[in-house]
Amino acid sequence: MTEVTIDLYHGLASTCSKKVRLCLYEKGIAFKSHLLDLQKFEQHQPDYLKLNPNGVVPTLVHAGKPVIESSIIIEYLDDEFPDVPLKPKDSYGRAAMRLWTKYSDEVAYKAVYAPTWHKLRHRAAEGLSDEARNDTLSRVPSAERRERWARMAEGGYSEQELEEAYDKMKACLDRAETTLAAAPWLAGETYSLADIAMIPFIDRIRNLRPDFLPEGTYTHLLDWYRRLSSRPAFKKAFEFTDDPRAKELPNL
Ligand SMILES: N[C@@H](CCC(=O)N[C@@H](CS)C(=O)NCC(=O)O)C(=O)O
Repeated sequence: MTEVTIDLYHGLASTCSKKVRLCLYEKGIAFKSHLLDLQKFEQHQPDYLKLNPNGVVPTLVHAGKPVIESSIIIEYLDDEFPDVPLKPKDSYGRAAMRLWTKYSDEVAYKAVYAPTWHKLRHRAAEGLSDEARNDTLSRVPSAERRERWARMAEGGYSEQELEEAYDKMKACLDRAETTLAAAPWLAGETYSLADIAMIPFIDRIRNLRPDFLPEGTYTHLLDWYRRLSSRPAFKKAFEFTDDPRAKELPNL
């Protein structure tokens, strides 16, 4: 492990945080962990908003400078710590990789967030008075997220909204299966940031809806999942225990 110059602000169950933890462990980069309790709104505290004005995790701080957005963070790490390279060597491979990191942000994230938040909704604003809840919500920096949190505190998503999310999950599984039928890894012949960006979402779909991935279906995708989840870095990143707070927080 390298000397610690990195701080990671992250969530235990957060898919975007798992992306970054997996990249750090694959590269053997030591970091100081700061786990935030998202359902207790710690990501909206004024000091954290100075690092990440969007009020979300993860945030990486390297040599005193914050880097935000999980897909940008993993590319930053690969640029700064190139000893274990995780980008394809050729331009076409890197283009394929970036299509997947973009897809993870724009499509896969949106497919899983409603059922994920719905599952954890009982913890949102738990134990807060109405006044404290309204005060907390007023600190959420974007109107879209404020409305999401208000809905969690009021009972979560409808059946129809969850069904729409499940359709999006199936579309993610189909797309990954098609790609993996043609090559061993998402961006081609080598394990890359494309796989790191997508595995938290495939893992989350598997966790929320195991019935979508029964044995005998999605054979290429499930083979990829098995290869990836047997890597030591996967276990460290997904069953994260390198922070005393990990014991107190829910993981999915
Ligand atoms: N595009 C951002 C999304 C970050 C994001 O939405 N993080 C979630 C956890 S996966 C979060 O912080 N949620 C808490 C909130 O919205 O208050 C990234 O990839 O870093």
